[in-house]
Amino acid sequence: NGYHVAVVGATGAVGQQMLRTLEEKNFPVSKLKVLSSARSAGSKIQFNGTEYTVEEATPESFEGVQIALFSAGGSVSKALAPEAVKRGAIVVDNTSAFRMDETVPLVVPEVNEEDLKSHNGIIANPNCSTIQMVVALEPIRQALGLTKVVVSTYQAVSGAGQAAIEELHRQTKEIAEGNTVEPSILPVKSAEKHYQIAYNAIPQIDVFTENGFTYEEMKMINETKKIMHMPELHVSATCVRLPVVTGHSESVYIEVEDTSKSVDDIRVLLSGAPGVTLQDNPAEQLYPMPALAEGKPDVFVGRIRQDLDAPNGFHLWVVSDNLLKGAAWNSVQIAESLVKLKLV
Ligand code: 11C
Repeated sequence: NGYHVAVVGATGAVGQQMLRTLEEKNFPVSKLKVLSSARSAGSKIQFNGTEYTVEEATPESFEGVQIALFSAGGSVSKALAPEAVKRGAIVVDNTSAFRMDETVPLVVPEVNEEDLKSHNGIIANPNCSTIQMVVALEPIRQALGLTKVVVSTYQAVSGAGQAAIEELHRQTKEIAEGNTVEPSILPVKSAEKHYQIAYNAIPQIDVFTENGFTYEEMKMINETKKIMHMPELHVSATCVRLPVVTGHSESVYIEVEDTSKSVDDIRVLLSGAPGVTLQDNPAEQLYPMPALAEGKPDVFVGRIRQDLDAPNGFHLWVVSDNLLKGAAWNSVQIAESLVKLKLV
């Protein structure tokens, strides 16, 4: 007993974490298919002590598959997710291909698990920087109401994939040895110009949209409103890439409806919240950091302060492993919720 599961993009930074997470969470896998582009087909992957050969993903790959976790880029999802659904699979898609499609639920189980019930075969996993923010904000929204969110991110290179991780390591070593570097991946591979990420901060993640915000920033804005069912929520974002391998950090300013609450009230709300670990004690220099969050499934919150001018304004520092809660763990959690809700 268990489910026939396919992982698409199995050799990528997120795909590998999906396989590790399925193992660690003991997800009931009765049969596994590890799929990728033709380029990575043939490589070997270990899962639960068995060696699997990565196969090229084609429409026929999904015959008999019940749950397909996709993380091989938007174009692969657009081409193959409908083919998987046609063959009876439920797709959990970690790309941006279907996120804003009105017929596709965009789900973070701690926030809107119920939305899974309206699925039509495809469920979208939100962008990593959105996921960790909404997990931290939902308990506050439920208790105090939420009117405004202004976020600045400090994002790790693993969000841009394996090649970006390698670029950071290579540049760090080369520059330390006094050599010059030729950046070719960041801020975004398709861009005209590339910049050094080692010893730097790049205020561009993904390409720019017409309004001056980047796609990453617009994802945070639009996805937050959709997940929270709050089209009227004021959200703005500035997304920055740092020379950190794994773990996105976010400085989040919020305004709530209730004007009578204190930092301690926010701490109480977050200390028992699902998926959240509170790390907030300035006297002990306790606050979240990506190096400590790496490898852990939770969203860590600290540095909670009341705004000095707005009685309904609060500042938070939110950190999580972008490959886990931001991607693989949220996808596996969605699969667990589908099982729990008898939707698969
Ligand atoms: C990054 N947030 O850190 C991006 C990666 O839409 O799933 C995730 C892109 C996405 O570069």
